[in-house]
Amino acid sequence: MNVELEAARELLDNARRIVAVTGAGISAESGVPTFRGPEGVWKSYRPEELATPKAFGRSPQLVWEWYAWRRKLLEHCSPNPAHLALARLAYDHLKVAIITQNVDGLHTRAAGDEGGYADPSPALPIELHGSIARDRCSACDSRQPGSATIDVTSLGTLPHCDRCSALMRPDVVWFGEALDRVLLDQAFHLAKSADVCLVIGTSALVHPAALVPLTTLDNGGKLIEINPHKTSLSPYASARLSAPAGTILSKLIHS
Ligand code: BJW
Ligand code: ZN
Repeated sequence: MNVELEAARELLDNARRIVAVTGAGISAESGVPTFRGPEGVWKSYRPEELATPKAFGRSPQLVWEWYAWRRKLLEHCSPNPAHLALARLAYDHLKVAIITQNVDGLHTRAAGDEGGYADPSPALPIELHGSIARDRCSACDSRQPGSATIDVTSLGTLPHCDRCSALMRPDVVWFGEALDRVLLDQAFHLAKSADVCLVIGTSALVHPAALVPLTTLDNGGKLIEINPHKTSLSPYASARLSAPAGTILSKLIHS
C-alpha cells in the first residue's frame, strides 16, 4: 500500500491538470449506502428497478417514497474526510476539477460553508446525474427546491409544478435518459486535458460516466483508482489504493 501511495503522490505532484471522478463509494463513510456490491443497499431496491422513467410512470408514489426516504437520510449525513480533502485539493490548485455521479450534494457542501470556503468556490463539482435536493417538472422542466416530507398517499398529494400543475419528479438522471449535454461536454473536455484522473468509489459500470476516466487514459493521462474492490478500470490504473476513500484520500492529499 505504501508503494502505491507514494506512486499516487508522485503522479499528483507532477500533474498539471487533475480530474477526480467520483461515485457512491466516496459517500459511503458519510453513511450514504452505495448502489451495488455487498454494502450496496438502497432500502433493498436495485437502481434499475426504481431509477427509470418507466418505474415513475408505473408508480410515481413508490418512486417518490424511495427519494423522500433518501432525502431524509441525507439530512443526517455530512461530507466526510474524502469530500473535504478533494475540496481542499480543488481549492488550492485551480487545475483540479471534481466530476461526480453522485446526487447527494456532499461535494457541493464540502466546497462551501462546511469545508470553510466562500461562495463561489472552485471546488464545486460537475454533477453528472443531477441533484436529489431539487424537484423538476415532468412536463415543463421547471425546477424548484425539493422537500424531504412528501405525502405519498395518492397521486394528488405528490409535489406538483407551480407553473403548469404537472407532476414533479426528482431532478436526477434515470436510466435511459440523456445526461445534460453541456455538463457532459465539460466533463469530457476536462478529462481529455488531464494528466491524472483520480477515480474514487465508483463501480464504473454506468455509462457514459464510466467513459470519462477512459478519456484521460486515451489521451495519454494516468489513472489513480481509490476503491476497496477492483473494477474494470483497475487493470489500467497506474496506482491502485485499495482502501476506503475517507482514510486514504486524507493521507494522499494532506501530507
Ligand atoms: C468505496 C467505498 C469507500 C464502497 N471508499 N470506494 C454503454 C454500455 C452499456 C450500457 C449503456 C451504455 N451507454 C448507456 C447505457 C445504458 C445505461 C447504463 O450505463 N447501464 C449500465 C448499468 C449497463 N446508461 C444510461 O441509461 C444513462 N443514459 C444514457 O446513456 O442515455 C443515452 C441517451 C442519449 C440521448 C437521449 C436519450 C438517452 C443514464 C445513467 C443514469 C444513472 N442513474 C443513476 C441513478 C441516479 C439517480 C439516483 O441516485 O437515484 O446514477 S443509477 C446509479 O448508478 C446512480 C449512480 O450515479 C450510478 C453509478 O453508480 P456508482 O457511483 O458507481 O455506485 P456503485 O454502487 O455502483 O459503486 C460503488 C463503488 O464504491 C463500488 O465499486 C465499491 O467497491 C466502492 N466503495 N465503499 C471507496 N468507503
Ligand atoms: Zn411544469
